[in-house]
Amino acid sequence: MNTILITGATAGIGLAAARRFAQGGWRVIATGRRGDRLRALADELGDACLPLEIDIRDPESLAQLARLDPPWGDIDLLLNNAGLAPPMDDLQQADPAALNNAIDTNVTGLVALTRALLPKLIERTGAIINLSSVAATYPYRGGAVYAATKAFVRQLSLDLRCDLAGTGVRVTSIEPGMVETEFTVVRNRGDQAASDALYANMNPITAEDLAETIWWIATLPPHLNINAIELMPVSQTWAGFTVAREA
Ligand code: 8X3
Repeated sequence: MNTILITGATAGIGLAAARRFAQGGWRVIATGRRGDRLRALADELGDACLPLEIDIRDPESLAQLARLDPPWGDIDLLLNNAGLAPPMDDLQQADPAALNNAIDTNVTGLVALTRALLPKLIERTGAIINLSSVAATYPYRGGAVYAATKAFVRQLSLDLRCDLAGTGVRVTSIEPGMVETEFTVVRNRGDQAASDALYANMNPITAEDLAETIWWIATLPPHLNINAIELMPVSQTWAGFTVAREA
């Protein structure tokens, strides 16, 4: 039996992945900051789920994860899903605390957790799947710090493959476009109506779509590594260039 550790398993892609992997017969270590949601997930998934209320920015939490005893400690797949976007303000107006929160979670926490679990993943010939974004590649207004964190995640994933050469450990960067989850509610300072308006009449990617993609990557033959995979809803494409004209 395989074991996956999922960060941010309380909602969205992390929650859908927890359900998909449990359904596929895996043990699921579901981590997140909201204990009530983790308990509800554990009730739903039963013995297949170990809920752990942790903040990946806290070193003691990471040490606790690295010390887990078998069978839960036998982690085969780390799904670095936890992440958030600050509100879409231009950098010159953005709240520094919101920016730091995104950097701490998307970059610093992800690196620290990955670093803490690598010995285990090497021992198990495991895999790492990191949630990046199309924002890593395509700029858009108000996304600078978020996009930079996701470019970091993409590059970290590619470079990590070099450090892991010969270990058999696989690393993938998943780079989705518009996925309808709580992500956008958070990005819009809790405004559900703003999130609904963004996804209205455009068939966004669902959390379940991505969970299925993650499952596919995780269950490929062990000699195959998906380095990076970019997905968009068919209805999302790129904007044209912006030109600032003189009055
Ligand atoms: C966010 C991608 O396209 O919703 O990661 O801005 S998009």
